[in-house]
Amino acid sequence: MQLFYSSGSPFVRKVMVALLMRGLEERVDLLSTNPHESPAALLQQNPLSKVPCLVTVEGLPLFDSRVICEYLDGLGTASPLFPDSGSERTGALLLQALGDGVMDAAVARRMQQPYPQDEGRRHLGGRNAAAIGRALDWLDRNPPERLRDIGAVSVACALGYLDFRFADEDWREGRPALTAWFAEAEAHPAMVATRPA
Ligand SMILES: N[C@@H](CCC(=O)N[C@@H](CS)C(=O)NCC(=O)O)C(=O)O
Repeated sequence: MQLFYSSGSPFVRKVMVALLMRGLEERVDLLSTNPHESPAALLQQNPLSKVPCLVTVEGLPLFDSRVICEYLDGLGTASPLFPDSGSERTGALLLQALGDGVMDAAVARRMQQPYPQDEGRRHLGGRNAAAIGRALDWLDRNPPERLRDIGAVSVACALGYLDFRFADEDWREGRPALTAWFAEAEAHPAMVATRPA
């Protein structure tokens, strides 16, 4: 398999953590890619020009991180990251949506930072920052249990991205339960191996 990859992307990190947790990392060749330059090789596989994009051994392109991670669950024999059914599955998917939503808002903030902060950009930046704050408050009231399913993986990658790109904004302040959960989650070998530098 081939993975269109960018080292700073939290969505790519999510896929890398899934690969490691499921013991599949040896099966993937990483193709370093800048999606913002819309390279032809990526566009051939993903018209959205986004990473991560996985190309299976059969040549099937898969995106986005949700589709890729669920596909990976069908390979190998390690415990799946997506629970089969019922409230466990719904809970994991909900947490994934929240983690992915934090990443979307944080990546959007980061993308806008180099540009002049006119009224429109300040407004959008403020909305994204507020959404992130509310999501983290929700997570502090309902922290994941362990790094054991796709929801927890997504939340951990989202928090890791905030530490990486917004280190001067202390998201831990006033959120002790989420802080304690993340301290344990980021010590997981798959999180340590994928920590952005
Ligand atoms: N929903 C997507 C989001 C992927 C995404 O936003 N990737 C960013 C990098 S962090 C990207 O490729 N951006 C390129 C662009 O927007 O042109 C997923 O879960 O994979």
